[in-house]
Amino acid sequence: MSNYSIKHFEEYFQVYRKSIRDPELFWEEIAEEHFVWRKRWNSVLKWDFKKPEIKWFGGAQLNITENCIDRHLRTKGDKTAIIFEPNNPNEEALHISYKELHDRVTRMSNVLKDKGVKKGDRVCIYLPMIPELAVALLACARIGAIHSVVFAGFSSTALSSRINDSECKVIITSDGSYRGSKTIDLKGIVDDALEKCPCVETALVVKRINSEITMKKGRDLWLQPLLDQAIPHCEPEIMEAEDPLFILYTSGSTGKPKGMVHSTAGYMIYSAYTFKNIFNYKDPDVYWCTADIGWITGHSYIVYGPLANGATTLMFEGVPSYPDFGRFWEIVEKHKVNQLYTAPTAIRALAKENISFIENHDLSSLKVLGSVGEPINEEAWHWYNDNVGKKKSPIVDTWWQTETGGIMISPIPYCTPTKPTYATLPFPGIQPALMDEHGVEIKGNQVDGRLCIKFPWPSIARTIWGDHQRYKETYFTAYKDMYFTGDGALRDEVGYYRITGRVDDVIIVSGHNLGTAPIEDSINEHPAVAESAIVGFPHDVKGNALYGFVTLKETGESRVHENLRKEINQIITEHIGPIAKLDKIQFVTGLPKTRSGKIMRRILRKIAGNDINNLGDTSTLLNPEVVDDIIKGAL
Ligand code: 6R9
Repeated sequence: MSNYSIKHFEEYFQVYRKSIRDPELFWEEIAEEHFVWRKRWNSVLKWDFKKPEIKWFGGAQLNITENCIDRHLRTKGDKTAIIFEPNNPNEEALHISYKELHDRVTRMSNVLKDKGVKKGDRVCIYLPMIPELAVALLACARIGAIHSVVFAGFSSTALSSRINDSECKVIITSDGSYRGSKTIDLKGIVDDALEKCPCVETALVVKRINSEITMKKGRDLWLQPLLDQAIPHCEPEIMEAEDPLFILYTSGSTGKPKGMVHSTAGYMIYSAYTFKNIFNYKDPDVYWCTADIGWITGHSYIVYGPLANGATTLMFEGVPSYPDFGRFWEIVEKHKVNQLYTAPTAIRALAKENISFIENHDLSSLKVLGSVGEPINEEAWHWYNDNVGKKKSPIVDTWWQTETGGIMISPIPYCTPTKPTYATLPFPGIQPALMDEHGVEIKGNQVDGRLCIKFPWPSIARTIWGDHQRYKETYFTAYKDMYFTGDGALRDEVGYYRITGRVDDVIIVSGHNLGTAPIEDSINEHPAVAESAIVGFPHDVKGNALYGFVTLKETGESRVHENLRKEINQIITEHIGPIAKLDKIQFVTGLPKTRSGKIMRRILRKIAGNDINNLGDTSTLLNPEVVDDIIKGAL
């Protein structure tokens, strides 16, 4: 039996049981058989959730880029590591082999070294989805610098606060970026941000859109000439297993973003192992994750996980709607994509469009479909399954977080029977627990509660940069000796998990706990509804009542809103019961979303509660303009 590649359902249970019975032996065998080390570990795991302190493979030494690049050179040097599909479909796609990747990464490593970057220094990366982005992460890892990628859609204020929080010495950016038919002045944003960042000594600038930009003397340098002069050889820095690999910021429920710190060895092992199994990757498959590398999904499942497995990973620079809504399907056909990993928000956006966009393309290469980022509603699940997977590609609904580093609960394709809206079963090594409001574990099936994890897994974030106390308070104090995820979940009669949403999205109406996700699910089944978000607002009798913000499909048909309201409540009554009926339904042009596509319920909650003077920072939203429209409609 190979623990590394799980082939059938019975084997999953065997591997899972082994991973719980003897976690140290389990992870040790995987570490030994599938990775290259410079020095072996002294102990597999040391942990204490009270402090909290977690150490995997203490004493071991390695470099993650040897695992992601060098070790593949002998057998797979000419294999494509990265396919780059540009924003403009008429620009040629690039196929970067493992040999070429080695060349690019070592050159960039030498440029960074030349600018004085040393082991442990922080480097901010603010780049669009171009090859230099993946190369920059790997170059930092090669020389032991800690990368901090900031999604290149964040504002200058968001960028400067992240740069300052971790005191980055160098920033790697570009003159600009393409986004569909538009260009974005990234360098202008960086210039604004750096006004407030005295720690940054050097800005390395990639030329992408050939725009006129200003280069500040003594600080800004074009990257390409430096890469051309650099030598394509760089000895990897020898890293300790627990040395930080990167910082990635994630927003907290309040206050400033949390810089989650990930380790080297544990993160590598877990991202690689989950990638192999959850995407059923086999040579020479072409795998495509549509996320941006600015998010954890891109770190773990565009860069590190796939490359550690010697896979071919596709990077797409553009957006699903350019030049038209057939772009995703055109890319799948063009590159014969075998695994597609995307988000419910993208699925819903594409499902709104004419089905001919899909029908015009050959999607027969697809074998596995993935979903991540938020609960996938039933209608979107079926649309994805029927139209994209043609009912023959299993959907892996993968639940995890920036903090977990890798996928935690997910089906294993061709192995775990799927169930719409269920992330199904924990991955080997993951021990979930559902907790009640008194901090007591709820055992058995057909129960729901707050989702915690009882035991460490290799890629759990080790701290919040510069604020270990906040790390402890946020994740390890609500429930004794457990990691608290902040999500609610239910466990069905066979033990499958369904994530019901953030715990703060649960609304108590007349004493009944109602998750927003199941209500939104049922509303979204109405043929006229595109998307919806439910929040609670104060109510004299019920404590809370429900407010639904709903966007409609462009069907061309004009319907009376009053009738639609009745029909929506009828559907909710049918699916959940009259208790979940909405007191107010507002039809809106769009829902406020974070850059990663999550609905910002915090803002909707304030609007619903008529607390509009206190909306907080809306500048990092993907679509700040919809907030005003919604407020106008609310009054
Ligand atoms: C990977 C990522 C984490 C939060 C998480 C949960 C939600 C992610 C989900 C899901 C239901 C899924 N979430 N995947 N909810 N089903 N398959 O998205 O990380 O950006 O840190 O968000 O996203 O609420 O707690 P991150």
